[in-house]
Amino acid sequence: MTTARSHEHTNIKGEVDPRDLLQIGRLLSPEEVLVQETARRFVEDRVLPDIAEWYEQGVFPKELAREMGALGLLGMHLDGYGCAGTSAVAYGLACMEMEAGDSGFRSFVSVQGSLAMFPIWAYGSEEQKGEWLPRMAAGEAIGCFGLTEADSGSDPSSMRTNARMVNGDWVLNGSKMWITNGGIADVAVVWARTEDGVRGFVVPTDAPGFTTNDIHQKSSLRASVTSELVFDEVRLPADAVLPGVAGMRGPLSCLNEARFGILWGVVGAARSCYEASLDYTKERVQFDKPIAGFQLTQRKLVEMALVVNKSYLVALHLGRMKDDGLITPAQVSFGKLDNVRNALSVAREARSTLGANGITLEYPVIRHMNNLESVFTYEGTNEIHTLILGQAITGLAAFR
Ligand code: TGC
Ligand code: FAD
Repeated sequence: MTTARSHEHTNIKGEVDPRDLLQIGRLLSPEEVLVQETARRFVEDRVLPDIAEWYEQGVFPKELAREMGALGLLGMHLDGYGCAGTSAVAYGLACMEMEAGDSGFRSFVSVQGSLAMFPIWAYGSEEQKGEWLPRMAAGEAIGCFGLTEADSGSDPSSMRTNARMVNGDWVLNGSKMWITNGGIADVAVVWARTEDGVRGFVVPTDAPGFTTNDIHQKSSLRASVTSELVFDEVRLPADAVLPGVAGMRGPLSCLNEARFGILWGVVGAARSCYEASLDYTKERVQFDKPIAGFQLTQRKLVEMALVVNKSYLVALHLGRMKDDGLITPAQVSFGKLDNVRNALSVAREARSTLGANGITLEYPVIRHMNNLESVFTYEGTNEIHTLILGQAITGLAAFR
């Protein structure tokens, strides 16, 4: 009886789709599938044909911002002010497809939507929202997020950038380092020390005294602009401060949003590496047979497939939790920590299966592998997320 029932419930003749082994797509709504397909088409048509060249030249094609805006990809999980107002899962799926193209594109979408638009949307005045959000959603204005400094990375609360009131204006001094989109931004959300603790400022990048220096000679995230921001007596009106938040909770709450996009995005990068490896190893013949026919290669492919599918399930579960308003920062850390390190291991494994070809930009794998080294570090390093989770499960903080 038990045997008969289990047969009824098992599709014993069914074949698996190696590109969707667990059919996770079945768990998505038609609207979510539509968002995913839209982002995937954009990547196939507008990113993949040129990405190797952009990566090699070290440029981000900022003219594509308006196309991403027209597709509703910028600030897509926010409501109103020209934003698409999608679910968190839909936002995650878009991040996954963007990063299957290149982490630089997912970074662009993360920084614009989760780090620059989100604080204005959540903590800004009506004037700040009206002035910036519609243009940012359309990709007409580009944003960046300045938290990290040269001497304050994992511990941003040690920042030195400061703002003081002088004759009714704010005067901003200091610098920020490693800022994505910095050199191409129209507006920067800058976190600075004030008499009332850390506050966020909405700073137009053409303000006198504001300069940027792009960081060169990167071997990772080359199709993305990373810059230093320098503030030398930058004078801002009193209403440049974000009125809705004070203290480190402001910037750290934005990180929850961006880390959520990352834990989805890296599934896309891992999937791209796995698929490149699968295609290559089925074609590449050594010792008179395709290398995919060797047990050692199959083990690599299977490990990659397991990781891609498990990471996707973690992302989807966390996405549903977020849509239900239940997700906690520690759960976001779970996904950021584990999905990023797993994606990196997939990229390294995939790289080995491509042999010498694996070191060229003709295939996406080494590009993803190098990009993921940045993703491993930014938005909280592997160690910081380990400590956040350590604190969550023990009740004891071990950061200091
Ligand atoms: P701590 O004393 O624990 O907290 C200070 C205040 O903040 C609150 N808080 C949070 N609120 C919301 N979400 C979170 N995740 C929060 N974490 C903490 C906390 O409740 C407290 O509030 P209140 O009201 O009681 O004052 O803070 P700490 O200074 O000990 O720091 C904790 C730690 C180490 C976890 C934090 O500093 C951290 O996450 N460090 C990592 C830094 C980081 O991730 N930087 C990312 C910079 S942006 C970036 O990398 C962009 S990459 C972009 C791209 O291209 O995709
Ligand atoms: P550090 O904090 O100096 O860490 C160095 C090492 O020490 C790491 O392994 C770390 O885990 C370890 N470590 C530190 N503290 C502890 C501890 N308590 N216990 C154990 N180990 C510890 N920042 C922004 O604000 N905006 C951006 O847009 C942005 N974009 C970025 C883009 C790129 C390409 C990169 C690479 C970085 C970007 N960052 C951005 C900065 C990023 O968030 C920081 O690099 C990151 O937070 C780590 O800081 P750090 O590089 O100073 O490393």
